Amino acid sequence: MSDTPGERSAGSAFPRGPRTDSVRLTVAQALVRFLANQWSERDGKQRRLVAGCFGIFGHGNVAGVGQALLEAALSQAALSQAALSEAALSEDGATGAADLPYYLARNEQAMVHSAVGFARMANRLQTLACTTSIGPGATNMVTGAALATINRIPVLLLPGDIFATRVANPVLQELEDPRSYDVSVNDAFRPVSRYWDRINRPEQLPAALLAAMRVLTDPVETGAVTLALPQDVQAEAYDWPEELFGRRVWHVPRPVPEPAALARAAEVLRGARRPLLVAGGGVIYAEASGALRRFADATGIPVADTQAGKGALPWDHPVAVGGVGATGTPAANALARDADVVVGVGTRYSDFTTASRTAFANPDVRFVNLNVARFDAAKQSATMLVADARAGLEALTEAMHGWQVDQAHIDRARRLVAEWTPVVDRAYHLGHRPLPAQTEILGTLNETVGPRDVVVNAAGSMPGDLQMLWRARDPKQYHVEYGYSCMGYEIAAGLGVKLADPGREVFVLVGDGSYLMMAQELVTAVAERIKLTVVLVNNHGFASIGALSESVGSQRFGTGYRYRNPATGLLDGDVLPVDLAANAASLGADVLRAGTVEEFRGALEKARASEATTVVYVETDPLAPVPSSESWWDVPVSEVAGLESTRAARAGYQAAKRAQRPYL
Ligand SMILES: Cc1ncc(C[n+]2csc(CCOP(=O)(O)OP(=O)(O)O)c2C)c(N)n1
Ligand SMILES: [Mg+2]
Repeated sequence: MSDTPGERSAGSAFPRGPRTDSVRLTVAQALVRFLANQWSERDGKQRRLVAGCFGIFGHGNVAGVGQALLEAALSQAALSQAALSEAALSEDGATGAADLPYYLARNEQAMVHSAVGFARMANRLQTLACTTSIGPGATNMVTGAALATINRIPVLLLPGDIFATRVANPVLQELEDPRSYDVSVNDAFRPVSRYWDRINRPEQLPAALLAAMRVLTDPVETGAVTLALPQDVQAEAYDWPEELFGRRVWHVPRPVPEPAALARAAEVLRGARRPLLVAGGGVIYAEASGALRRFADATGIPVADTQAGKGALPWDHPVAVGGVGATGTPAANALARDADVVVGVGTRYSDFTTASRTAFANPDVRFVNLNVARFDAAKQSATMLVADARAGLEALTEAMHGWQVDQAHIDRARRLVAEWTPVVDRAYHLGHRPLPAQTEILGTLNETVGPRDVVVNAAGSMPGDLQMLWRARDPKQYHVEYGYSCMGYEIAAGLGVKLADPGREVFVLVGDGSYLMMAQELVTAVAERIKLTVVLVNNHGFASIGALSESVGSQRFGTGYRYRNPATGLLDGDVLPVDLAANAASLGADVLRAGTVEEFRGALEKARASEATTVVYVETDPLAPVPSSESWWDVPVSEVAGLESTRAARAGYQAAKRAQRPYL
């Protein structure tokens, strides 16, 4: 079925009748041309599915994919010149040429983060491809692949691979497994990819490409898609049927709930006295905020959110109760503790959300899970409602027509939130000396950003503080990667976020630990003139793991960036003579140093007004107080230990563990 004349929908594409036209291209040229003609569609709007390609070249891709991208770039440049002179650009700016804009990254892992940032910002309706050489360039992407798959975010990975012909082997960087010449380092992508293939023959490419697009656009299956491309095959020519390169539209479905399942879910909900709804990332990817608001307004059910779901409702909506779980708010966690029915929408119930299965403590609690994936809907032994979040919420609103939760429950939720709000205000304005507290930095940023601005973060102590304290005003404002919580995601992902929505200001929050792992994409931001504001929070090491270490009796061992101290033999000496602000400046960013909260506020305003990528550098006190979530996280403590600190922590751990409901 075609949407418009001359285009085809996915599923009806590859050769049916005898070939009429064919075109001779290399495998890499065919790949690039194909990708440039793939579109996604949801709610009637079409977008380029693969909007560009990040890459780092080496011998494994420079002659194949690299050559193909160059040809595409040159023909695009020529065509846009012509099109511009004729004012003939189509509405979406596409010229119909096989364009696939190329971006040069500085690290392969980082470019997958950029692709994830982009795809998440685009609500999974668009993504980027990533091309690498063979060997280390390829395996650098494995962490990014895992991050994408765990967060259910589509990315297309194109690692180079060893010669399919094997004539020249062992090629530079080949693994050489004595058990089989068929194994390469790219097999490491298999468990972290939702679709994995190796194109050993040109004839294999069309089916693999169609499978790849199917998985990228399937909200249930999506994640990293890896097509390993042997370097000789990339350069090999083949006669491709023209129709492989036709414009193809992949319809992203919104599955509706089965009537019987809807009736079961509504029946459970109608019996609820103290329900709580948990909004996960699925609400945001499905653009279901409006449907969620209508459901919540109609029923009065309080709405808590997860890291991926924050912003599903604005923080000050009357039924919003904030983050739930290990780093949630005491308000949401009090409601979670007593809830008799938990409605999970688009959530995968990570251990942070369930507080390692202690959050939902009512012995009779039941779950109703609305999720597009049966896999997630079935969790917690729930009554399953398998559907798109928006379609499901709309159906549920109708099925619950006329029902409202007890007024006493609504009043209790409001009271809990009213108690919590001033605690956040205090944390935002602590007046901590001499160094500011991190909560003041986050609060100042929160009070400075506009409703459409985006904050990006992933690892360290900030995700927890943000989950608890951030007041989100827009579904796309809060971009915290907490599925993989990967240090180094921040700056690279910020690039992708900004590419996906250049009209928004992007504020990247990064700790000194994360910065030292992966700061180099600042150079990419500078080169591409992609403006980011990076808030670099230096507390000389791992505030997060330091605090965790102390809580498990490990005395902050090995978590500070300090000189080794000859007196103790430990890394607890003086702070190091490392100047991360100077480092950022050396990478081409503008740098503003802030010593106080007031200076920080001023620097943020300056950065916002600037067109250049700016790093705002601030030092904070890692030991400043943070409000309690009144929750728990399961990190096992040594059962036997010589250290008294560990033994004490173990006793506390055992006590807390008793509250856990291990299986359901
Ligand atoms: C790639 C990676 N390695 C290790 C970890 C474990 N880890 C989580 S937070 C953290 C420290 C982060 O330090 P920093 O960025 O300075 O943030 P802070 O904790 O000081 O806020 C570590 C090592 C991780 N999440 N990701
Ligand atoms: Mg730190």
